[in-house]
This record gives sequence, C-alpha cells and structure tokens, in this order.
Amino acid sequence: QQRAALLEAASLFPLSPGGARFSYGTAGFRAEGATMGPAVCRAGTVAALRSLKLGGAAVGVVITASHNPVRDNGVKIVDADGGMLSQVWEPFADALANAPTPDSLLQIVLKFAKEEEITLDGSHSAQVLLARDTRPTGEYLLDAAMKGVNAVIGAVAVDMGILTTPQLHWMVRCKNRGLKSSEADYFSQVIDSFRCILDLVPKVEGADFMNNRLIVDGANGIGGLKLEEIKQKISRLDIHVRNSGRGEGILNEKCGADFVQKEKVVPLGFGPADSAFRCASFDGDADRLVYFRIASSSDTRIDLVDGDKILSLFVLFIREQLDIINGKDNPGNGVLPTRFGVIQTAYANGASTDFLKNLGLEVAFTPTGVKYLHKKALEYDIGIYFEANGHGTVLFSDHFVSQLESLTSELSSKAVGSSQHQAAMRLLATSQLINQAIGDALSGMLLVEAVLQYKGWSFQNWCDLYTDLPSRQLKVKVQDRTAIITTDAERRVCEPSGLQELIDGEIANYSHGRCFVRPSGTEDVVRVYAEASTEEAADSLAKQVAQHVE
Ligand code: 16G
Ligand code: ZN
Repeated sequence: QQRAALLEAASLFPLSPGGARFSYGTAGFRAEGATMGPAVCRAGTVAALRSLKLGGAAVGVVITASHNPVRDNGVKIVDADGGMLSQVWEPFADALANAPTPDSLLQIVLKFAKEEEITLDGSHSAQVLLARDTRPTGEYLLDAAMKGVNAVIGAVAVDMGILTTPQLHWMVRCKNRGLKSSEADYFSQVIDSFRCILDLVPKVEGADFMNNRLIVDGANGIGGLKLEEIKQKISRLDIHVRNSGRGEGILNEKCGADFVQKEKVVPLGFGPADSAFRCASFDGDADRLVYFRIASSSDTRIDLVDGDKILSLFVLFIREQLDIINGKDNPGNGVLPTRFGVIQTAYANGASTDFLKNLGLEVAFTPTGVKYLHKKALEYDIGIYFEANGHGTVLFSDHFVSQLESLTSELSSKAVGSSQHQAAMRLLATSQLINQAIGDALSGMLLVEAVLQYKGWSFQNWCDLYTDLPSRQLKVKVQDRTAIITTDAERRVCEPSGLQELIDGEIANYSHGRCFVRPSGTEDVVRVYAEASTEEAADSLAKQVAQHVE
C-alpha cells in the first residue's frame, strides 16, 4: 500500500527528461515555477518522512522563490525546531528530487527509511504544515506538495494558507513547543511585544518629537499584504505600504530588499515626496529587511542601511540593556552571565566589522546562508546574526530567557520600575518580538522602530554609526563553479591552487582592499566581492579578480 502510494505520487509529477538537476542548495529547490511540480511533490514526501522520523513532530513546507522573479518558484523545508531542514537530510532531498523514474524514487525512499530506522507501515503519524507566497504558480505547487506529503501513509498535510516564510517557521516552532501557533497568535505576539518595548521608552523632558512615519516597500509580495492587514493595530507608528501586493506592480520587479540593497537606487512606487521619511524594504517572502532614505528629492540615489547596520543597531541596544542589568549600579545584584555572540559573513561591510570589534565584541564568521549563521548563533545566550542582504535575527537561549524571567519576577517584587527591572523587561519583550526561528522582515522592522524610539534617534543618527566602505559585486560565468573550493568562511580560496595568491596580489594594490570569490549556492555563477576606499578602486579590484576567475 505504501509502495503504491509513493509510485502514484511520483507518476503524477514525472521529471521532464533532459531537465536540469535539482539541488537543495543554500535555501531549497528553485527554478521556473511551471517546472517545479516534481521537486515540490518530492519535497512534500521528504517533509512527511522527516516528521515520521521525529516522532510525529510538525515539519513545514514553504512554497516561495523569495526575491527571485515572479515566474520562478521554489520550496524550502522547515525542520521541527522551526529552522531550516537538517543538513544531514539534504543529500536525501537531492536524491529524491532527481530520481529519474517512480521506481527509482521508491527504491531511494525504502533504502533511506531503512537507514534512518523510519517505519513505513502507516502505524505512525506525521504532520506537515504548508504555506505559499503570492506567486501565480503557488496554488499548483501547493497541491503538488500536498500530494507528496499524502504519499506517506499516516502523514497529514495542513494548508496554513498564504503566509510569509518567517510566519510558517514561527508556527512550526511554536506548535512543537506546545505554544499558541495560529496566524492571529503570531500577530498578537508581535504587536504586544512591540507595544511593551515602546511603553518602556525612557521619557526625556523636552525631547524632539520622533518622526513616526515609516514607508514600507512590500516588494509586491506577501509581506506588504500582511502589513496592510495589521498596520492599524501597531501603536505609535504611521505605516504607509507601497508595492503592497494588491496589484500595483510585479513581484520583486525593480523593488524589494534584494533590489534596493544590490542596486542602491529608489524602488518603483517611491518618489521625491518621500525623501523626508525613512523607508524599509522587504523581499518577496518577507524574510529580508533593509532600510533606506531617498538621498535628495532630485535623485534616484539612496542612503542604504543594510543588514550590517541593522545588526549594529540591535547590538548597541542589547548591550545597553545587559550593561544596565549587570552594571556598576547593581553590584552583586541579579547579575546575568551572558555569552553574547555576533555572527557575520564575508559579505559584511568591513566598516561594520571594525565597528563591532571596536565595541570590544568578538565577531564570528560563517559561510553564506542562514543555515550556517543560525547554527552558530545558537551557541550563545544571545546570538545575533545578519547577512548584509538583510536576512538575520536575534536568538535568545531558553536558559537565558528563563534567567531573565526569574530576574524580572524577583525585581518586580522589590524593585519594580527600577532601571534594572525595565532593562530585563525590554530584553524579554525583544525575545518575544524578534522571530526565534528565522529572519523576519516584519518583526525585525518593528524592533528597529522600537530601538530608534528608545534611543530617540533619527535615521541620520543611525546612518552615522559608521560609513560603509565602497563595495562591488560581480558574477562570473564559468564552466564548472564547483572547481572553486573555499575555506575560512568563504574568505579564502583553497582550490584551484594559485588562485588565492593571485587575489592577494591584486588586493595588495589597494588601500582598505578586501576581496573574495565563492561559488553561488543559488545560481550557476561564481561571485566576486571587492571592497576598497573608493568606488573606483572597489570596481577595479573586482574586475581584476574576476579576470583571474574566468
Ligand atoms: C539564499 C539564502 C541567503 C543567501 C543567499 C546567497 C537563506 C534562507 N537564503 O537566498 O541567506 O544570502 O542564498 O545566495 O538561507 P548565493 O549563494 O547565490 O550568493
Ligand atoms: Zn526571502
């Protein structure tokens, strides 16, 4: 019976002969939406098996291609802890997605189930929560994923509807922790914890009125739609949504966080009249966030605040709260031993890394991709990571949260309203607001807004934290990008031999020069990143190094 169900699902979505190989890559399978049926169906099967393996814990499937063009689509599997699929399972996902015939697919499943000791007799239950973004192929692919889940006997597929990627990650995490996990619960947690931090903003006599207007570029995707739904309930913020996903424009086209961060120009839907306000930009599935301000009313240039500067802002805020709690004013009183970790990738602007190091913090580096950053961040009491492209979050360990809880309850009996009590409350609210499963543009944006209000900072104050070094990114088409092997969190090449020496030779010609090359995890190209003290120098360094890669 189980065999028949797997064979049937596989034959409903046959692989097109001669089609490209699917690779789970950095963030799931991705390709033109119309060709994704087989990979998505099989990802549904992988998710159901994963749930079986984990004793029936909920596992998630998101149908999205994030910041990629609207004709593309993709699928990511959410593990039971709310994070990305365990890397140990990626080769199995790859093998399944590329199995040429229904029969070969069946053999791969049976072999893997045996190795992983998964019982396939239908006597165990499994559940998979599914969601999709607003793409036109989403409905078709959701159906494919459901069929893939249902091909595992005992597995139940639950369609959670149209959601942002981080919403589904949050739901899976909460469900498996026995917490409330509906979309309404997500919204109330975000709205309530945001209000809580605002209520704890110190009142400064005669302080300037904080500009509370915020204009948000929703990338014509799901994030804008969700924000429209809840913006009325968000206190003390006057939110205007552009590219809201209600039919004004095309998903991710000349708008959204990826466009704004890479092109550094004003997105569609924004004009000179907006130059007085701070603006935020989400990507198509709302897991990336950047901020910007239009440089002047006559211009398409922007002042960009990328993931590195969002990270820096959060670091300052959290450090300040920890200092208040553990500070000199409170000797021996409720001191929290805190391992505070900051994690970046090679793409982090060198000026941001210097800024963080000058604060006396240790900065760890991992390869590109949330799965690496997130894993590293879990090693700390508070682990904070961001990619320059705007993907990141702040993780609080369970142990630290329970310490904070006992500290606040202890203080609320003897020192309610003390600065220490308030700082502990702010950190607790922060751990509620910012998504603990994955980077989340919507909740990340609210934390930015809360911190700016807390500090009484304008957008300009934030920009002035440090000045980004000019940088340039290039893509190089090569025959075989896997020929390039990197080490040291992708900052150095170890193969082919001799290439790193050539790169070092180029870098030596530039002041503040930094450059690295890495094979993309999502496209068939090699990426080159260069940084130097001027735009021209960064451009030329990138070009020189690209020539060595070709
Ligand atoms: C994916 C990653 C993103 C990374 C990007 C790099 C997740 C959820 N997304 O979009 O974090 O920055 O890939 O792409 O991990 P690249 O390997 O093509 O440069
Ligand atoms: Zn995304």
